Amino acid sequence: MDPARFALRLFGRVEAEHAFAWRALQALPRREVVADFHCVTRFSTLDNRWSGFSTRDVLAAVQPTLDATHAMVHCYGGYTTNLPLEDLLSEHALFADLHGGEPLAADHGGPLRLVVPHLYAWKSAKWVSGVELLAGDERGFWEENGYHTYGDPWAEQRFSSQETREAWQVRRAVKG
Ligand SMILES: Nc1nc2c(c(=O)[nH]1)N[C@H]1C(S)=C(S)[C@@H](COP(=O)(O)O)O[C@H]1N2
Ligand SMILES: [Mo]
Repeated sequence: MDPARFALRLFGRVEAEHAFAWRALQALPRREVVADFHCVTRFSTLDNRWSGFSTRDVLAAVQPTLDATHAMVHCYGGYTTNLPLEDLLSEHALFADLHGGEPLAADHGGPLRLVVPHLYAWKSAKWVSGVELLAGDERGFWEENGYHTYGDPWAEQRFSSQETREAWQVRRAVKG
């Protein structure tokens, strides 16, 4: 993708939309994160060294409306993935443009991908084009097609079929 045509658009439940051109993004402070990657279907790739821009610094360009609770990440090519705003804004979440010190290869999401180390890798959207803030959870591409809406690898939240069971476990815990 030609950086001259790149834009990262922040829209949805925000007071005023904002779009980062490539150069504006590069003006943000740079952050590094070393993080494992947990794919549902493949072995994890360990010790990835990512460099890019903190999701907090990027999202600071917009004021979410009071009802904003979740985000849908949009990608060039049409892929989408959803996550709670709190998770998108977690300390180690990054919009990465470098991997191992090199510009991120197109195969791996270049020029820019999201890296959310604490969730399954399908949440780490490649070729990111925008973040849409939402007033509630909505399902992205894999989440519509059988994957868990949240995707905690430590709880092995792989499939949407687990969500019903989890909801019942919560109900049982609440009722005692
Ligand atoms: N835009 C986009 N992002 C995506 C995907 C995709 O198909 N399209 N696949 C996801 C899945 S399932 C995984 S495991 C990781 C793979 O990242 P990698 O190709 O850098 O190993 O990207 C995630 N991000
Ligand atoms: Mo994956």
